Amino acid sequence: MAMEVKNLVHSQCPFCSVQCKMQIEFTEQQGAAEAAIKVEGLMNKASEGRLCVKGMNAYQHATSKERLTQPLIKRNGVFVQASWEEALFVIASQLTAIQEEHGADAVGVYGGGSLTNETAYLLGKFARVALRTRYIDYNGRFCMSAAASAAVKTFGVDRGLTNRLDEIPFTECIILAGTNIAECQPTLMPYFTKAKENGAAIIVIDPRRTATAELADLHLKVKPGTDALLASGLLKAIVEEGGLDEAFIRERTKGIAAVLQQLESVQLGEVAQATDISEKDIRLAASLYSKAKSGMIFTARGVEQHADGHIAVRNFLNLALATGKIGREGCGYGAVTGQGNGQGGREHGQKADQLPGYRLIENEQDREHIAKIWGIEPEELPRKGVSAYEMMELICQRDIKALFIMGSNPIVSNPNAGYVEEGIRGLDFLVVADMLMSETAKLADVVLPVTAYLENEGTLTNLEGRVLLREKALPAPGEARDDWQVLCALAELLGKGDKFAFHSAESIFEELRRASQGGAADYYGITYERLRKEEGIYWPCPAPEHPGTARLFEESFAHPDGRAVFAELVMSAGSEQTDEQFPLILTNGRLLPHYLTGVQTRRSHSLIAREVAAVLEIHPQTAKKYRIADGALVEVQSRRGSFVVRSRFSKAIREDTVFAPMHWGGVQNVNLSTNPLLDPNCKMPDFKACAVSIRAYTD
Ligand SMILES: Nc1nc2c(c(=O)[nH]1)N[C@H]1C(S)=C(S)[C@@H](COP(=O)(O)OP(=O)(O)OC[C@H]3O[C@@H](n4cnc5c(=O)[nH]c(N)nc54)[C@H](O)[C@@H]3O)O[C@H]1N2
Ligand SMILES: Nc1nc2c(c(=O)[nH]1)N[C@H]1C(S)=C(S)[C@@H](COP(=O)(O)OP(=O)(O)OC[C@H]3O[C@@H](n4cnc5c(=O)[nH]c(N)nc54)[C@H](O)[C@@H]3O)O[C@H]1N2
Ligand code: SF4
Ligand SMILES: [Mo]
Repeated sequence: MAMEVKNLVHSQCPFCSVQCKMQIEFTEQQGAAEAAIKVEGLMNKASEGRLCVKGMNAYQHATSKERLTQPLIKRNGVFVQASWEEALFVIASQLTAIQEEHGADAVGVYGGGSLTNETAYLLGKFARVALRTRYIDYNGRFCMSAAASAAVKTFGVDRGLTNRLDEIPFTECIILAGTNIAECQPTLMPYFTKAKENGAAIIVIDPRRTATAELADLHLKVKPGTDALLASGLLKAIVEEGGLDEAFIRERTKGIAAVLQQLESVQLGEVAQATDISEKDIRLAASLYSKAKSGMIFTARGVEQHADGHIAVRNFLNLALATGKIGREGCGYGAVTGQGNGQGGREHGQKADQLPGYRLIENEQDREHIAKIWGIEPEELPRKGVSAYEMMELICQRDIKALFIMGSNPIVSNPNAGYVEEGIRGLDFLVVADMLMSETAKLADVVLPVTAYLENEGTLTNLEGRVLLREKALPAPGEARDDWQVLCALAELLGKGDKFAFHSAESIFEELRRASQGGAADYYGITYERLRKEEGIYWPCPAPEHPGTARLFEESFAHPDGRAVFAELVMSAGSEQTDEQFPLILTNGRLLPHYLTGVQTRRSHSLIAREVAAVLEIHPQTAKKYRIADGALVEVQSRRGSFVVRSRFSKAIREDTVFAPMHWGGVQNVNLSTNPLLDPNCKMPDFKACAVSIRAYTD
């Protein structure tokens, strides 16, 4: 019998925020070219042992032959392999030269929500301490910034889910606004199907009848970009039917008086017209939610990725406050976080205005606390920088001359991508640390190969706010290094080695614990040892003997006076208006088998086989009007640029709207068209609604 060697490893899916646990069995058969691989879900509190198709196939990109295994330096336009020593030396000397000539702020740092807590923390420290630049931001700006800023204003703190997932099946009413759980967090669907079986009323707000909307008792097929107004209309209807929880409002909130006054000028007829949801349905949704004894509201990018995303979320939070549906069993809010570490990645200092533990870089006490831990003077800490897209603008204006990217593919994922690519091409120096050759990495001067999820250790905080430890399962391929090792080695060359003397991810976590101590996202009580024993711990966890906080706001909200704050109704200008030249609304989002810009999932043969290229979902009536056949190439043009994809007829989408996925670059990139108009509150771009024209593509 042929010799068989089995290697069984435990890991965690690298993709979405559920962070499903898995086991992977590699069986090497003597004489076989490749190991046979078997993947199974592992029992844990969030996914309960389930995996979706992405998780099942996540080993494919990680074990692909396309992995970067050696540093690359571009010489005369061509990448040549280099040693780490040489690559790091080139980076350190180029960055130093640029900073000496143009100042510390001439270098920018751009991170991502896939990075572990340890790397995200260290990247923030690297920018502020080793490079001394104010310019650092990350891809989560395009993801969680609207929900995060809204929760901070309303509740005083931002943690994706205020409640445990296992409360969902027992709540009586669920509002899913702009969230397509069935395709984006598939392993969570059973929580919602169970709720339905238990009799919950489910309301889905989405311009498309998605697989998630199939679950709905009431599907509000909203006109894109009008959610803020719709939520105000729902509040008006709740007030009119006497659905306010007066006692809760009195004891636990402030600011309702101004809202009630403003509501007087909100006419449901007008709301119905603007949102394209009938007054009857608005009243029905309002009544289902307000009359239910318990209820939960979830929002995701459909509501948030707009120039009024912050206000839209706050208006939904108003509903929870007005009806007292928060802070008790089955009552709460969830901003359905996106990336694997989309939660932890937004807590520990990758954001332009932020220091670890949700501390603020413009707050003097916060500066003092962190400076002490980092062994520097508070004055040495730079001040706040600008948001991700604004960094791109500074790059285009050549104020930022060099960029260090870790964990993002910005020329595909930024709005107005044509402009962004032009800027990035014009940089004096670009470094990309990635495990695969992304579209952005191709433009780099130096590419650094890093380890993938199977090969490194670290913590990630899932959408529940539960900190999880992902252990190392496989050795690094070739010369790939862990992200944190790259940062430490570079800091050393930049003369700051003493501040980056870490020998393991755990040693970084030990510093992170102290840095976050007393902050809103307090990890002080969490250790690797505890995580190994307890499977996962919800923050805030301020002390080693503290059990962690599964449900937030039971007694009080996180503002100093303990009260939640109603948002005043701001009548926003809305998204870009359609006109004769650009008569349709373009929205965009995800398909089940692909992940973000597709760098990873397009390299998985099983996943790419499910969706080989981008598409334009279009209603057959609309297609007929523009003489577009099913499956034909279509050029979608906006005021900024155009992309070309095949049409896919779907009666599930509104007739005035077309939808494209975001998983492809090049000519298929939807972001060549999207609008970089930023929400003034959080700098989220107006991704989800812009005006376009379409035509059959002929040449
Ligand atoms: N398969 C898959 N799963 C993923 C990801 C992935 O790339 N692929 N990415 C992960 C990440 S980082 C994120 S952020 C999440 C995103 O998760 P979601 O936000 O759920 O995903 P999207 O598809 O971007 O948008 C959700 C829905 O919003 C709808 N929508 C569009 N415009 C509007 C609008 O104006 N109003 C309303 N109410 N709805 C609108 C879309 O039709 C879509 O069905 O998913 C995570 N999970
Ligand atoms: N039109 C439109 N645009 C959007 C969105 C939308 O809905 N519509 N959504 C936005 C959202 S929500 C998001 S989150 C962004 C995401 O956009 P991006 O930041 O571009 O996300 P990814 O495609 O995940 O790119 C991550 C890159 O990092 C690499 N990577 C993965 N893990 C690691 C790691 O541990 N270390 C390092 N060094 N590299 C790693 C991957 O190989 C990949 O090349 O896109 C935004 N852009
Ligand atoms: S993509 Fe999300 S739901 Fe699917 S297996 Fe991975 S973590 Fe779980
Ligand atoms: Mo995201």
